[in-house]
Amino acid sequence: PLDGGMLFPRESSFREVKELNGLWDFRADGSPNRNEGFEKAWHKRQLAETGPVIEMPVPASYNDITQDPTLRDFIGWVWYDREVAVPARWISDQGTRVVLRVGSAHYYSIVWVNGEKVTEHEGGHLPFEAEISSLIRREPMKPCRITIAVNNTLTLETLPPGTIQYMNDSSRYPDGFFVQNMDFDFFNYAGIHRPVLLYTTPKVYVDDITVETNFMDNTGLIRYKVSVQGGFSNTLNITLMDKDGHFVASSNGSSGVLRVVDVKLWWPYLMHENPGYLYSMKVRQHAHRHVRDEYTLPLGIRTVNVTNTQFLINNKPFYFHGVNKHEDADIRGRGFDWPLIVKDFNLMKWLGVNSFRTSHYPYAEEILQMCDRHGIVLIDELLPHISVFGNASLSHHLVVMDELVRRDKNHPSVVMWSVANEPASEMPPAEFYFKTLIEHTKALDQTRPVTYVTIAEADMDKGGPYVDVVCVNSYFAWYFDQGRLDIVPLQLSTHFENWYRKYQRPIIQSEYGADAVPGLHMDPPMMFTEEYQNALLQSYHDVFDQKRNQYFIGELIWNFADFMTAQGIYRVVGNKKGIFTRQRQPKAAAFLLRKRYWRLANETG
Ligand code: GCB
Repeated sequence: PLDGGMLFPRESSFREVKELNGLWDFRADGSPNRNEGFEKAWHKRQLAETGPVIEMPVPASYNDITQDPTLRDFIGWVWYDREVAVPARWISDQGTRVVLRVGSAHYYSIVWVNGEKVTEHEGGHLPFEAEISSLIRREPMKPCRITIAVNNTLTLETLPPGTIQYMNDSSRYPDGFFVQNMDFDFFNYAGIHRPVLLYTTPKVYVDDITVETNFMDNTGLIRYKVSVQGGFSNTLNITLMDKDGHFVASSNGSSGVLRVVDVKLWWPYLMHENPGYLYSMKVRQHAHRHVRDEYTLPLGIRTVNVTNTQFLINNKPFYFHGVNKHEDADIRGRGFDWPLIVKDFNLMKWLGVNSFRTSHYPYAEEILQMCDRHGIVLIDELLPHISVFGNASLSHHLVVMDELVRRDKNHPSVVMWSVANEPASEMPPAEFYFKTLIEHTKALDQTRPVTYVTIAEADMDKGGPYVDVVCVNSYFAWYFDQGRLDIVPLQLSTHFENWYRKYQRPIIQSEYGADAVPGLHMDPPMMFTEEYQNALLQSYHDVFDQKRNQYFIGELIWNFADFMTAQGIYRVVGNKKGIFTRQRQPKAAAFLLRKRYWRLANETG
């Protein structure tokens, strides 16, 4: 169990937020053992005093910012450093808690404030934080210096795993030459990827909130739990407001139920004329008749259920017509970027997308909040490609799952957890591994179905019995039977039938697609042309339409946009299975899908 909550930092009359985005001093530790920074204690002095630094934007991956191929492909520790002026009132007011929060940094991070280590964190896509109040009060007149060292090395123990391979043949490789091998198909972007913040709370503060929602007839029910940290709280006061700020319900105490008369349910985009309806729950912590802390959580009231053949949202069958994404773009790599995020939402709405999967890692919370507001349904995914099923991996995987559920549990848009993508689930140890992981996830959250995404055949997959929804990826007429579009109907139907016969669970096609280099044309279609991508999608769609009224409940194209990968002979400057280019311009397939998704919205919505 993790200690403490991970509420998204929000301003209120009792809380302030200060963004530390912008330019930081930056240095990659290029010493042979990548250890100079620690040996010379770079965190004890300003980085700029220890040697040459460059300016690095935060948030952003560092890889594509310079013209230096060594930095693009760098493996090891990089160091970020900057000074912050802390408002005097934060320092003088002993009743203020100051917290440093990193939205995410890939992969392993250590954080120092004024030379003292305040926290470390493993895992590239989830937030971490440390209270730094006493540290900044120690030297109140000095600006506060924040140093973050980030290491992107992947090993057999990291999630996702990777290996470092040393090339010892001195006739072919220089001394100390090594490569990083990875099983997953996206560039191992690194650096500080999401906003870094300082935020304050009162000393006694609302630390965590959990809501579970339900409804009966016209009455919505919100079961809530609030935890307060930092001291004794005499009173907690909960007020629920509707979208227009009107009072709806209230309650007192750290747990209880709010009843909402004439409830407005949270509905997916295109399923209702008013999708993404959010209430706000204001939590106030009182002491001696004074409000001492206030935090407002947006929430949506909805239910999720799975039958043998259907996925139900608010008891109505939901059909996923959507995409798989990546946090990926030119220059910023995996770095958080509002213009890109808003553009992607506009493109998704244009396409008629009602859902997406956060392939293959947790996305920024701001993206989840947008999904909440717009009614875009999410499959919240944790990890790509694991093939090591030892105890070390499993116990770390359980912790990361704890972190994911802690962060994302209150989002109405999240309707299902995916604990992994394409693990080596045909290996015997996978059975115990996934049984444990899925049971653990269900114990953390009883309100959402759990799955993982598989590429294995039904009769080979060891984790199949434990998932609520079968999510299958397949690349017929692409990786196998290359160029033979005529085999898709037969192979795809057989694949579905095998899975359904074995487990009687609803099925989602969680990936399918073909690379298309934009502007390449050929008719009759050939691989890598826009025509081939279209023809392949069309042949999948024909099968989807046959199974749609049986047990087939969704289709997520691979991929929304082209994205960067490691270099290799299968990738022409990245993966080209996007229906948009990496610059978000449509290929022919975008128009095909747009037509289909709007039609599906009418037929299934
Ligand atoms: C997959 C993976 C995805 C790849 C995709 C591909 O099965 O889940 O990460 O990018 O195939 O294009 O090969």
